[in-house]
Amino acid sequence: MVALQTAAASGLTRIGLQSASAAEPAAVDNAPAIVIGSGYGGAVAALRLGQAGIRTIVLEMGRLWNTPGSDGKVFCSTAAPDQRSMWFRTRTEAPLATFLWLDVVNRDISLYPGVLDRVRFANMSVFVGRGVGGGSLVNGGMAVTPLRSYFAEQFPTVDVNEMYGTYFPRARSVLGVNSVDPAWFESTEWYRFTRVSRKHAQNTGLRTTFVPSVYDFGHMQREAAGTATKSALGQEVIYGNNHGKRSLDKTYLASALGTGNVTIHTLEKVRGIERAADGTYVLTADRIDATGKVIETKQYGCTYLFLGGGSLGTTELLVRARETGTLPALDASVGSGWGTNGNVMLGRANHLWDTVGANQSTMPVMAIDDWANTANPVFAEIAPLPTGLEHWVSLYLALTKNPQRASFSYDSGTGGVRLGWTAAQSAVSVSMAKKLFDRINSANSTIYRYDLFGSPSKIFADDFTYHPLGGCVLGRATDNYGRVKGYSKLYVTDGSLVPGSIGVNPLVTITALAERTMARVLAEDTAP
Ligand code: FAE
Repeated sequence: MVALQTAAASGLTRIGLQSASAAEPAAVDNAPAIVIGSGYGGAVAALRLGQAGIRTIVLEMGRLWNTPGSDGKVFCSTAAPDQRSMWFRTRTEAPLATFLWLDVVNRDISLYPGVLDRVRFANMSVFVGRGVGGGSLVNGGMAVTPLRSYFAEQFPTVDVNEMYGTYFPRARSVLGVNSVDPAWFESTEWYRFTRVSRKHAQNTGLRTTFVPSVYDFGHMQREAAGTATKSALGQEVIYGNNHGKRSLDKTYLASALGTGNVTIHTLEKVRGIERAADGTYVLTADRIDATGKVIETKQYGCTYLFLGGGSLGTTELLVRARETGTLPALDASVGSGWGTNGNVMLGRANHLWDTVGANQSTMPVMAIDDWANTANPVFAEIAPLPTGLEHWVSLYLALTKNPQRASFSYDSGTGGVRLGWTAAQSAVSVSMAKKLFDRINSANSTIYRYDLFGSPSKIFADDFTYHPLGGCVLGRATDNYGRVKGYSKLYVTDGSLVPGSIGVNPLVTITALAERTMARVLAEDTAP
């Protein structure tokens, strides 16, 4: 793998330094291949195209996160968020709204292309990462391979043996997936919160399982020993990690740039896709400055177009293209099959003797696995709440097998999309999470926390998701390999292929599916 320094030497530092000004006419910048977005799906496409010797431009609406701010750090922590935290907001919008009902979590900030976005629809808001690396910059790093039987249920047309024999291992290897040392886990103060939740699960007769991660546990142990700068142990996660996290800019994207065939343009948001008479694709992209002002509108042309804007980004682009007539032959299923991966967040209040510890690692390493319970399948991560103080809270992100799906529709007034997700659909996830955690509370004589999610005494945070999935589902909006129906040389490689649920955290699945798509496309579609 190419080290980041090497990648920087081969192009990373040039990112975003295009010289055109608003006064200049829009010129068409051509490349054989263009990738929209630099999250997991986009990064896999970029690396494999670059390795195949195909000159590729990646267009990313967020910034490159490699320049320290005045505090000497690239990213800010959850404890002291500043403008770097959120995508053009005047106040942070963290998932936990309050603590002891007090508005102490969020802070006023100034407008800036920060790293975490919360995209709000009528009944659901969606957290996504913005920047070179997409969601890998802000996520919890849990790198879980889905249960084979559930993967087969969700992707009945995909060769499961090939996925588990080739593409999942390939994805895990390039992502740098590793696991916490069990002996260290049992002894360190930083995972006391996890051990307490494990005990309560065991008291209920429930199974727990370790979950692997893309966070470097060697680095984390050095953080604990005081020989490395604290990141996971320094309250860094949803606004970025300054150390330890193997985000995509250090893995897939560094290697992509190392091929010498890939260039990444930052702060450029694609808003239109059309097809020229010769079959090539023409993109319109707005380049913004640090205040969000559009300083240039650019045009790009390419033969092969890969969509890696994530479930929201890719689906919005395709729904708009179909409804405004620039790609009218797109399938009617584009925009549908969207789900939240059944996400619900909740907290439990522990007894005074069950201290969870003032020191908590931000990287979860364990989950309560009750997916095999066919009456109520739930996989619940044991999540940290690192405040630096003892608070007796056990926090969880429950992934429930909620079968509800929603569709996006085009809003001609704004040019954006609406999401048809309803509160009743979220209630299905809540009911499943509640069934599991009522059992845990009953077995341990504990209660829920009522003070964490705002609006008087909300127990279950069912109004946001970290796992937007679907919108351009594999085998429906695309063929069995992500080729978009109705158009040749147009591909989806991101989370919009996953039909609304995968039962575990999705980054490994998205990466492995993208690897599968790229192997097939490069073998069959790009031959001269
Ligand atoms: P994604 O990573 O979202 O990348 C899309 C990229 O495209 C972004 O960089 C966008 O800025 C960019 N983009 C979008 N539209 C445009 C456009 N029009 N023009 C130019 N650029 C555009 O997509 N998953 C796990 O497996 N484990 C975890 O522990 C975990 N924790 C999470 C914690 C948080 C706070 C969040 C927000 C997510 C978490 N996830 C986790 C979810 C995971 O990060 C997510 O499923 C993947 O990042 C999705 O990958 P995609 O390639 O689909």
